[in-house]
Amino acid sequence: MLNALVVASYGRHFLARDDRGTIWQVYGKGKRRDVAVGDEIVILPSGDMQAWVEDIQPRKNLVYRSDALKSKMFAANLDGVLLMLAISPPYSPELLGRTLTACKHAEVPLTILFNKVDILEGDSETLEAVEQELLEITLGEVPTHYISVTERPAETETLLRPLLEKKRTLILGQSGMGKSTLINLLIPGALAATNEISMALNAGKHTTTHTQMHFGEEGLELIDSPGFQAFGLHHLSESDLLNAFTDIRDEGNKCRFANCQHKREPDCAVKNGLEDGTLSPARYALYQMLKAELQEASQSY
Ligand SMILES: Nc1nc2c(ncn2[C@@H]2O[C@H](COP(=O)(O)OP(=O)(O)OP(=O)(O)O)[C@@H](O)[C@H]2O)c(=O)[nH]1
Ligand SMILES: [Mg+2]
Ligand SMILES: [Zn+2]
Repeated sequence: MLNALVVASYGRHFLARDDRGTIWQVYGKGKRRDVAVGDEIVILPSGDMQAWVEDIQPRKNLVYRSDALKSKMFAANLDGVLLMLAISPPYSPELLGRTLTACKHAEVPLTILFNKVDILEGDSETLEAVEQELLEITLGEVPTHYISVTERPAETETLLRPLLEKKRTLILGQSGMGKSTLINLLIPGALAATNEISMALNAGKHTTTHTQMHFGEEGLELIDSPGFQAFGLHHLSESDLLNAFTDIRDEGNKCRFANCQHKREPDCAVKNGLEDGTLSPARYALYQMLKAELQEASQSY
């Protein structure tokens, strides 16, 4: 038996690195198949660099998404999540809201990187609209940086290195936002290392269709993930959801009815808060959408 760290997930199998740096191709049975990148596991070698998952150690945290049919674990035991956005391809405010909610629920600090600002050079109107929208969704509680990985790499590196050193960070975002480009900037050779691993296992050419941890200098650990198009939150209960929206929760405590749905009830503090501008309409819309989803899901069981 060996202790190992899960460094890549291909869905059905995983790569795990033992204490001596040896990479094993790992498989799990039953519950032991629910392994995430960042998990500390115990493995039982079965020969030819292959091993079975014997045990998964308790997690500090886990970021995952889930819809009615299945859940997808992004990564575990994280120090932070970086969400990458851009104007092209266009970011989805809804996916931002969902990521924000998932990170809050998992108690993992989120940072937003709005990438490709070079595209918006000379278009301050659009940039201001983006800044405004991000502020409205995050309430200004999420550190947000405006960067250009390809056009201002040195600046990007100077900004991010101190924020990311000695930390394990999951990089999330829709496809094409620049996640892998950022990883290659901060960890030169990350791709080469990936190719090496793939070739050693005869798994063919590397693409960002799997989740993979990359190791850089100064304890930098960056987890690349495939771009997502959906972010289901079926694993949250209604009270989990409310705890991720403390602005609405706190205002809602002042409603006349304890079970106020904040829709058409009289003396609804949430509705009043929306009218006088203390609450954000974007967050209210997101909250109601997520709540309706959870109610629908619980009815179909
Ligand atoms: N203009 C501009 N293009 C960029 C910038 N950063 C990345 N790109 C380009 O955006 C494209 C997508 O970058 P990737 O790093 O592959 O995106 P990704 O988020 O890893 O995408 P998936 O792996 O599909 O999830 C590439 O052509 C990059 O060169 C930037 O700062 N400005
Ligand atoms: Mg990628
Ligand atoms: Zn109300």
